[in-house]
Amino acid sequence: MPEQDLVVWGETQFVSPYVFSCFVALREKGLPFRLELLSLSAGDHRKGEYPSRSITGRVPALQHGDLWLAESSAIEEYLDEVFPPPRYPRLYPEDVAQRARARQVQAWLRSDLMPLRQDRPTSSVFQGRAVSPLTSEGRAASERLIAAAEALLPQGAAWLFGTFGVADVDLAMMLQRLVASGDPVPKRLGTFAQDVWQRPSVQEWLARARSAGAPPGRP
Ligand SMILES: N[C@@H](CCC(=O)N[C@@H](CS)C(=O)NCC(=O)O)C(=O)O
Repeated sequence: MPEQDLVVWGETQFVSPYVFSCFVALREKGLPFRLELLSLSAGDHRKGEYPSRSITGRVPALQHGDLWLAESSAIEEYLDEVFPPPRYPRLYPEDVAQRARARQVQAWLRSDLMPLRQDRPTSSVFQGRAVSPLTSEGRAASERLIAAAEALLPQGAAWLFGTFGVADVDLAMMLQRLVASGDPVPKRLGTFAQDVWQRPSVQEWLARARSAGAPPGRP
């Protein structure tokens, strides 16, 4: 199916870490796509055909011809299979064990560390919103994040699995919740998070997020 048919459904505030992940994945793949924005505060995602098409009623969703697909990591796995190397850069490692590990990282980051997400919402990362000191729960979650990142990122490596991929984007996003607010992180993890942040795909998202200027939220 042609790449020109790709549509991504996102949200108007540009604070969703899941839309962010898909946006960066598509840009890194070099795939053209149209971004359709729903206002979650106005309940756009509960109106019209969106709930039945997306099935989850959440963003992001990908439209590719007749296919509608929600869940950010499912979207990314689909894109990597439909638009494979060598024509398109990989989002996931080639090696099966490393690919499984990348999926583990994504699944974990999407299902854990809630106190850190509450203390450091994505608006503090994408739009520089001020935050309070970490709560004790947030600090405990940040220690677990740092321990996991230390274990996952090989010493001296730029990326988690040899070449850049979506697991790097998602881990950097979580680490930026600390880095962007000046909370302490080990130097090499801070460097990793900042290196991901310098990528043109991420910079483009940040520019859009800043101009969207969302009020504080906690996705
Ligand atoms: N596991 C989903 C999470 C998607 C999600 O929670 N999206 C939020 C925005 S960050 C949403 O659509 N919230 C609206 C709602 O649940 O009503 C993914 O990875 O795509």
